[in-house]
Order: sequence, then structure tokens, then C-alpha cells
Amino acid sequence: MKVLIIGSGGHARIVADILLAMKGVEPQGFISQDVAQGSAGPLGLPVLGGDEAVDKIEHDAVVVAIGDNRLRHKLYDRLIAAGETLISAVHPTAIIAPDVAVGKGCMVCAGVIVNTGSRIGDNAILNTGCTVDHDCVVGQHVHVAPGVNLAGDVTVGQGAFVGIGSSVVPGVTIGDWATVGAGAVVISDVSESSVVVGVPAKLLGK
Ligand code: JB2
Repeated sequence: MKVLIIGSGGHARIVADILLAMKGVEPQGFISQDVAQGSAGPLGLPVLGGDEAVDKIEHDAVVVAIGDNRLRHKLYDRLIAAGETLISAVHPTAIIAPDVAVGKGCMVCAGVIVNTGSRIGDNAILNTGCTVDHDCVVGQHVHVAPGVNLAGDVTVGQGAFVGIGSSVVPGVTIGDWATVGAGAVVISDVSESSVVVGVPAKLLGK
């Protein structure tokens, strides 16, 4: 399967590495207006051009490999509307229970663990070494950053960002488009679009 990687920054290079490690997947290169990015990267894949290049290059699927949740959401919707197939990039070292549903266009990085009963929405990032315990619901366009631990029955609303190294205790709901700061310990629900930081996590603003 020939795959185009949308974006050419740091996250795109991580996703390229995942695709190269997957059986039967051949990443073709990066789609980005930033021609200098990635083209000289260690993976040796070219930057193929901006978004207008997608139609011109032979491929079977695409993945939006951009960290910013709103931008990734916008580009994902545009590509779906254009009839593109969104592939999920799942690193071979990720451990995902067999009953877990992983949506379209997700990125599951090295060392991730997802336990039984959980659901991962379309276009979500489960970044390096995060853990998602049993029966969690991770919404569309979410980014669970490296080293995050979500306990059982946690819900992360669509577009939310859970910052590096943070922890969320069982049963908590993080609202849509909320932000959890790095290293926070979330012990109660977080409302939509709010920003929480600290141990225990407290509201910083909206
Ligand atoms: O409209 C667009 C567009 N807008 C920005 N179309 C396409 N095809 N690409 C677009 N981009 C691309 O997003 C830029 O050309 C650039 O290649 C990329 C953003 O790269 P940057 O290095 O700024 O961020 P990133 O998304 O690769 O990584 C961020 O998120 C990761 C999860 C960083 O914060 C990383 O540190 C983090 N690990």
C-alpha cells in the first residue's frame, strides 16, 4: 500500500518511521509546502509538494501527520471529503488489546499500550509510550502526548490535548478541545475548552 504523509515536521518523521516499520506499507514521501523540511531527513523520503500534489501522485492512502489538533482536524475533513482513504499508522511495538477499536487516520506510536474495551476515535494521536487503560473513550482528533497515563474508564473529548507525562485517574471525563498541561494529575472532570495544569490539576483558563 502506497501512503502519502501529510506534513513534514517532527511528527511527520515519526509517522514515516512507523509506516516504514509496518508490513505491506510503502510511504512515498511528505506533502508539505515546506520543501526544506524532511527532504534531507534521516529517513530519506522526499517532500513531494504542497496539497495540490496529492492528486498527481499515485497512492492508496494518506495519513495526516501534524501535531496541532485543529489543523489536523481541518486537513482530515478535507481529505475525507475528497474521497481519500485514511490509513492508521500503528507501530509494531504498540500493544493493543484485540477488542479495541482504532479509528481511521490514527497514529499509534512506539511503546503505546491500549487495554481492553477502549475505543480510539478517528485522526487521534497516541504518542510515544502513553498508556490507555480499560474502557477508555478517546475522541476524534485527540492528542495523547508521550508518557501520558489514562486510567480505566477515562473519556477524552474530541480535539482535546493531554500534555506530556500527565496522568488521569479512573472515570474522569476531559471535555472537547480541553488542554491538560504537561505533568498534570487530573482527578476531576475537565470542562470543554478549558485549560488545566498542576498536581492536582486546577483550572488555568478557557
Ligand atoms: O495546509 C497544510 C499545512 N499546514 C501546515 N497542508 C500540509 N500538507 N501541511 C501543512 N502544514 C505542515 O505541518 C507544515 O508544512 C509542517 O510540515 C507541519 C508542522 O510541522 P511542525 O514541525 O511545526 O510540527 P509537527 O506537527 O510536525 O510536530 C508538533 O507536534 C508533535 C506531536 C511538534 O509540537 C512536535 O514537537 C510534537 N511532537
